[in-house]
Amino acid sequence: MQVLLLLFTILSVSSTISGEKVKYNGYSVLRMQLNSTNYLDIKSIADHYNLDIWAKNPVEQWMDIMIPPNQEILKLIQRHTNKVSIADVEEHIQLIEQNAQVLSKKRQGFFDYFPTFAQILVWLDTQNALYPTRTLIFDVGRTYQGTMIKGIRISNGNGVQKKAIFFQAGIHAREWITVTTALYIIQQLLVTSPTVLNTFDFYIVPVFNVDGYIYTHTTDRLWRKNRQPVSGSSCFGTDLNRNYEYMWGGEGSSPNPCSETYRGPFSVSSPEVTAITGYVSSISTGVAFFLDIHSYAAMFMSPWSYTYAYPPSADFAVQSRLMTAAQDAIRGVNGNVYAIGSAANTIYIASGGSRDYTYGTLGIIPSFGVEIFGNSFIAPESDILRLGREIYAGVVAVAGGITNSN
Ligand code: 0X9
Ligand code: ZN
Repeated sequence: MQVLLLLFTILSVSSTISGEKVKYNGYSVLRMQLNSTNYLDIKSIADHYNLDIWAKNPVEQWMDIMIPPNQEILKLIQRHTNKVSIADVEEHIQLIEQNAQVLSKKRQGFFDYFPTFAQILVWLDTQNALYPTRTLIFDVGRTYQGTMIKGIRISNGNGVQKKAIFFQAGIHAREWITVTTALYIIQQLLVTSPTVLNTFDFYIVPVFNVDGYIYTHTTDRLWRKNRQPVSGSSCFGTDLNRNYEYMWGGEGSSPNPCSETYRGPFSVSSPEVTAITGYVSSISTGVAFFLDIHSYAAMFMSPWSYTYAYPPSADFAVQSRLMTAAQDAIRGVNGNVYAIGSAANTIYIASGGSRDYTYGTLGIIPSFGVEIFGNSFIAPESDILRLGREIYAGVVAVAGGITNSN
């Protein structure tokens, strides 16, 4: 078995060395049906074979796991009720890419396709040129590979600096729909100038994990972590959403550098988390609302992530009211119903995540994470606008809810 797993690793690594894309032929995604007794067994199979858990929804009682072409794993996992969500991951990636190529001839606007990092930088500069008094492009800091992480500050342009609302997307490289959603939010704030801009300035970092995002375009569509090497291991990358300082190293984060949830050798070991925590914590007006944008599974979640325990009831009451506002507004757009609640109780335990830091260390009560609706990390281009619209409605509702309570 170890030999087989080693072979998979070598195959993936060798294809990256030769400059080709990593292929997922024969990999499938199974939607496991969860019940009160089978979760631990499924989880132990996933942990033992270091399987990539794509998403989990305890409310709807399912968990999506990517299964490599390995009879031993398949046999073990098939003992549990499941349905095939993606029969062949490579075909799934190819199909969406082919559709994208066909559609590319008919593309009319920026939100018709998933842009590269270079295209995003050009687009941000264009917004800055179009709205010079209302936007400011800011530097968050450099990634492991030395690229600058960029953000844009959007205001109503009256020259008065306001309390900040801070959104980050693309912490997980493969979650492309989060990046387009952040870009859509930027565009809508500029075009529609909602009244919340009289109270807040928005700071939006559309691609936080830049190195990983570039790598998903060039080499491996399913890459999640950053691209930092790990001393003593042939595996790369730290899961940035396990690398934050608050309760770093706890349950739901892995010490194994080859795991998708590798937490890094020590807390805030990645240049990316160092940069963003430095930036967020130094915003002089303070942050009124923090959101980390993920995909997929349709959830809007508050702290805590590291424990099933809930925040103090006064805080959780505020968080719950705002999550309900988000849920209602999101449902109003496409009818999608997002599950709400504390992250550990809504998705799973995960330590060293972004919103536990912004709430636990920085004291920002409206600290949330959203998992955008969907069935795969490889969302079709036709989802970009639909899902962008629902998340935009959700965040404006939350911001409005904060204004009203002041
Ligand atoms: O595992 C994660 O980091 C998130 N799910 S994802 O499928 N997008 O990877 C959920 C994280 C919940 N907790 C924190 N944000 N801390
Ligand atoms: Zn994610």
